[in-house]
Amino acid sequence: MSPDPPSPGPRVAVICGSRSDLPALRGCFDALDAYEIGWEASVISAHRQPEVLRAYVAAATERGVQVFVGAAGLAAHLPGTLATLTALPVIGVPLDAGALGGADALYAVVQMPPGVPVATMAIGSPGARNAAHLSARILALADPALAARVERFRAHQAAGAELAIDPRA
Ligand code: RP5
Repeated sequence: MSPDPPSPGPRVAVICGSRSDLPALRGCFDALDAYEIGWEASVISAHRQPEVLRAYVAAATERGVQVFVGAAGLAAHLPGTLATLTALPVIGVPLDAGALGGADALYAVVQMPPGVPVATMAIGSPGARNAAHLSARILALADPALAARVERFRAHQAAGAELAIDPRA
């Protein structure tokens, strides 16, 4: 049996807690574009707009979203809340938004109780990029064309190795 064809709409939903989070997410959007993965982005605060978040997750799932990325700073409960609202994979990106440099958000995102998993990325922009790469790997499980693009990216990365350099040159 061949896998289901990919849905035509966005397959990744990226949600952040505030407009102030958007600059850190640019690399995530760029990487999703490079993989030719359809995505949509929203600003919804888990703390300030919990009912909006609940309705959004239900509607996005109905439209065919397959992976949620939640990014937030401070007491970053957005990714964890997403994981309570859906059985789809949730990737969390802790952001540096205050005095603790993102360690506050990292602890909030990574320390989920058993049974409510959030795949937690690094703090800030590097984590945001990896959220896109992990989304690609998840979706590639049922999408051979995307799997080929993931392998192409890996090969491209590997080609950047510099062997036997003269560090003084
Ligand atoms: C978090 O609080 C957001 O994700 C953001 O990182 C941080 C600050 O939000 P704003 O006060 O800038 O809206 O919920």
